[in-house]
Amino acid sequence: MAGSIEQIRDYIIEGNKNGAVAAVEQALAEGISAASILNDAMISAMTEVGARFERDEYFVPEMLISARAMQAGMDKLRPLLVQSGVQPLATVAIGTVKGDLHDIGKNLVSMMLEGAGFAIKDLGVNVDPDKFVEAVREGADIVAMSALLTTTMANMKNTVEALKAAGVRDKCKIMIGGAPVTQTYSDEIGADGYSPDASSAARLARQLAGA
Ligand code: B1M
Repeated sequence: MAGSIEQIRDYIIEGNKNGAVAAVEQALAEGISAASILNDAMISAMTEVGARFERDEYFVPEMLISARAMQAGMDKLRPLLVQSGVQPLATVAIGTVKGDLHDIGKNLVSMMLEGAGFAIKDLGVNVDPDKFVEAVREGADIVAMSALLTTTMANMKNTVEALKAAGVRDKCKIMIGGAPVTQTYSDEIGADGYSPDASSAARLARQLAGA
C-alpha cells in the first residue's frame, strides 16, 4: 500500500503524467482511499515540488509539469472525493483581474492551490470585480487575484472596494500576486496577503484558511 502512495508521489514530483494516472488507478484498485491518495501522495508531492522551487532546484517549467501530472491524477480522484464527502480546506475563487489576459502564472497558482487541498473556482482572465463578488456570495472563502500589468493592478484595488461595497469583504480573505505586485501594494489596498510565487501562494492560502 505504501508502495503505491510512494509511486504516485514520485511520478508527480518527476512530472510523469501518465505514470501518475496509472498509479492513482492502481492505488484505487488496491482499495486505498481517495482521501489518503490526496493527502499522502498528491499534497505531499506538491509540497515537495514547492520546496524544490524555493531551493532553486526546480523552476517554473518543472513546477508546471509536476502540477499537470498532479491535475491528471486529480481528475481521477475528484469524483471519489466528492462521493466520500472529503472536505477541501476552503474554496478559492481565482482570476486574473479585469483588463488583463495573462494566465500562465494564475493557472500555476491555481494548480498549486488544488495540490495543497483547496477547491478551486477558476474565474478565468479579464475578471470583472462583480464576478469576484458573486463568487464570494456563492461561498468562496478566499479571493485570489493575479495581475501582470502595472495598468491592471488598479483593478485589484477596485475589486477590494467592490467586495466592501457589496458588504461581503468580511466573508472572505483576499490574496494577490503577479510580477508587478508587492507586499506594500497589498497593504495599501487592504488585501490580506501577497505572495511572490506559486509555491508561497499555497502556503499563504493555508495560513489564510487557518489550516
Ligand atoms: Co505580456 N507583458 N502583454 N503577454 N507578457 C508582460 C507581463 C511584460 C512584463 C512584458 C514586457 O514588456 N517586458 C509586459 C508588462 C509591463 C508592465 O505592465 N509592467 C507585458 C505587456 C506590456 C503585454 C501587452 C500590453 C503587450 C501588447 O499587446 N502591447 C499585452 C497585454 C494583454 C492584456 O493582458 N490585456 C500582453 C500580452 C501577452 C500575451 C497574450 C502575448 C502573453 C500572455 C499569454 C497568457 O498568459 N496566456 C504574454 C506573455 C507570455 C508575457 C510574458 C512574456 C510572460 C508572462 C508569464 O506567463 N510569465 C511577460 C514578460 C515576462 O514576465 N518575462 C509579459 C510566467 C509566469 C509563470 O509568471 O505570470 O509572473 P507570472 O506568475 C508567477 C508570479 O508572478 C506569481 O506566481 C507565478 C508563478 O510563480 N503569481 C502569483 C502570479 N499570479 C499570482 C497570484 C497570487 C500569487 C502569486 O495570488 C493570488
